Amino acid sequence: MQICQIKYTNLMQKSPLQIARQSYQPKMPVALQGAVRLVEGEKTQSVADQEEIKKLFPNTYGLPLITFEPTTGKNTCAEPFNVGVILSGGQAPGGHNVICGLFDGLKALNPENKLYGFLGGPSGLIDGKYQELTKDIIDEYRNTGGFDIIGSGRTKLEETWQFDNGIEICKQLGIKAVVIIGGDDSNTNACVLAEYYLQKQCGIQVIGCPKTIDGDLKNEMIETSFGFDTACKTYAELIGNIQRDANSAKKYWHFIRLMGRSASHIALECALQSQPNICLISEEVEAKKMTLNDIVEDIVKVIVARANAGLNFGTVLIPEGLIEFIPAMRVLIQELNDMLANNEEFTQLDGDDAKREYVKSMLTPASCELYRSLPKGIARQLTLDRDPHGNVMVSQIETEKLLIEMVQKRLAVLKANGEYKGKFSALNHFFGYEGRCAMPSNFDADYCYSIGVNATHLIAAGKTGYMSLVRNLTRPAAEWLAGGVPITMMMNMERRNGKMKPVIQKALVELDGAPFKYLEAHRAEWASPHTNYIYPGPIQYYGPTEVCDQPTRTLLLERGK
Ligand code: FBP
Repeated sequence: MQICQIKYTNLMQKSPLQIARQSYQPKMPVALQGAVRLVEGEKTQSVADQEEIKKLFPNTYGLPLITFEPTTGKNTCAEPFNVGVILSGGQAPGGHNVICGLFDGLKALNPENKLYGFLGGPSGLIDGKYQELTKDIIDEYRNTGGFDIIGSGRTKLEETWQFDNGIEICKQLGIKAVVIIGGDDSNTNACVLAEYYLQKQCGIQVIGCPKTIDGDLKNEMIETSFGFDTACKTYAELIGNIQRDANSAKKYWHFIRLMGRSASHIALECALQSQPNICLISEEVEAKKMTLNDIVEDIVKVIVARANAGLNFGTVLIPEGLIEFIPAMRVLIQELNDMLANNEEFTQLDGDDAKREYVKSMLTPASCELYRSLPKGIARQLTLDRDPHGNVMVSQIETEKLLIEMVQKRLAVLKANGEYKGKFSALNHFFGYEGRCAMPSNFDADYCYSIGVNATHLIAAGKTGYMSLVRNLTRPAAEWLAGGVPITMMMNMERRNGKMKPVIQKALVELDGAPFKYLEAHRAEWASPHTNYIYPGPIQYYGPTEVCDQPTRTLLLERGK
């Protein structure tokens, strides 16, 4: 196996804020500020499908929870060791700080320890593309957004040959542990890899870190994934700016789709921060078995009521995964997923019309009817390639435009009937990529750095199949708790690419949870013809703690704050 080190060149020019942030020292839990003592807790079990998960993960199932407690002295490792790190999936603010924390943690254990970055995501491990991350490189990336230090990718680690390549490359580089920084799918990969390496007794540990702006990698132990805080604050700032513009010009309805894939956590958090006129929540749409027409009807009611009060403007937040939560659409998408999985015949068809005809011939009558009723553009977007994990790429489906079109049609009918006298002029927006690489908020900078340092303690303790765990996050950073949670604890069986697979259970918005309840209790007031907008303003890095260090409203409400 030919491995290849790619040399880093620094061509970056920096803004004054970037220069100032380079010397920001992330705040850390007391437990990680000095030497730690490992305390083993309860044995764990998976969230669901215990028997199947146990069978598939005989070596990593049921491991105990781990807590690191502060102790006296110094943690050192007499024998130096090397670690490889992978950034996996979509960018999320703070990824660089996880790597910086890993680097500093490793050097504190033994200055001879080395950190290698695998380039371009999991494929870097398989293809042997890496770079040693030295102090000069690390210092360039402290407290910065982005994943450009080593790049990211969505290659799924699932084949034995990939795992075996990984072993060979790690052996060549003397790597004792691989750290995978990723979302639910990437941490599922981490768990599969950890299990395989234990079965093979190759001595390579695998540790996961909870990343994703989507906020759906959370559970009993993981309070939030990193990046959610910064991304939401960035979008909320933009929404606030738009609301102020809307309230000044008083002539546009803004339909704003927000990233987040399936779960509506981002839309909900942005609504809590900015108080829009309407915020759709996919999980509620599903629970109430709403159709597209029901959703349109709800939006139209608000538009008409505001128009009656002379207000022909407003904001609508739309979670990007909405379409998948409309029950009939979900059936259609599931049929499309199964049909598209490894379908050479479909990929080889020439032109949109041929593809459309083929799709229609493969669907059940009800789904075919729905597919035909959609605007052609949206129908085509539904058949675009899935990501390597079998997910529909919802970021490419323009639901906001679909809704505008449907609302426009409905208002035209009402106008013709004399039931609507307003003026509807709508603008569409999609906020996603704008927030994924933002400079991490203090919360994310501190959280991520702690996750990285904490991972080095898990590695030094010989642990594998664990996710680096930092919690108690609504308290000041010094009071955060550190430790590890077995990844198998978060798993269940789900249908992917037409087959049942073990995967980390996604956390969707809970309709009986405090964040949604808050929205539910206030949305009529926010929709009403009064101005209830909040303009959150940009993320602040320097200043009073209540301005600079606050976690998300979601986290505060979930913790009863
Ligand atoms: P992860 O789940 O990998 O963190 O990615 C999150 C996300 O930003 C989603 O919100 C979005 O749907 C998707 O990535 C977009 O993917 P891509 O970067 O491939 O366009």
